[in-house]
Amino acid sequence: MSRGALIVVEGLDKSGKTTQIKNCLQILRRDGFDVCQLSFPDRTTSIGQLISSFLRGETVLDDRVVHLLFSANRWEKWKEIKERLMAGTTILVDRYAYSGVAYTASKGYDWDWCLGPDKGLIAPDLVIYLSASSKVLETRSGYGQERYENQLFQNRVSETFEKLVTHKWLRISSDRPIEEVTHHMIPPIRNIIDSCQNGALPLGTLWT
Ligand code: NYM
Repeated sequence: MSRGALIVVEGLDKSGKTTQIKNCLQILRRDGFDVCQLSFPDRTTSIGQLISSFLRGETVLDDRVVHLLFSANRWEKWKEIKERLMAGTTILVDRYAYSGVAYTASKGYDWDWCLGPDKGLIAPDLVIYLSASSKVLETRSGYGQERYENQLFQNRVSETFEKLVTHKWLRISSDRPIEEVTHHMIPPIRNIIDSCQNGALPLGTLWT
């Protein structure tokens, strides 16, 4: 069945995910593709506002509660994601369940417990991992304004992400000019959209 593709962009804080998604959307739309963007956390919902307040350091919450809130924030978008994909729209997602696992497991919580809440979410057709050294990232504008944005923790998150990366992920270094990164992202995105349009890829679920 023809459908849109679910494409996730992951990476450390300030690795350029948001900028890259914006650039890719612009190029893909110019070329006639039906594409849209989602971001997690989605700070517009009431769960997302609670998460946002926690990230800004205004609310104190148990780490496990925060983990479950991040997951709930994805589940509240599950139906919308499915409907849009089935309607033929490709979705570029700024962070997904991989960030959930990477950030909470980096605090020392049990791996399987971290995976649990997102089990059954729609699996992405492609994950693009923007890699960058935490040294470079901390020089980027806005770094340090929210929880987790410090080199020590980011190094741990980076190690945890490495445990999640599979051969299916596309790793692109973001330690280079913005346009060059976009240039590397577009061809694989077009390919996966083609495969989904041709009905070659059935929808999968996490974590299978
Ligand atoms: N984050 C994001 C998590 O800890 N768990 C999650 O499930 C997700 C989606 O939120 N430091 C963290 C990673 C970031 C922070 O993300 C906010 P962003 O992309 O800066 O808005």
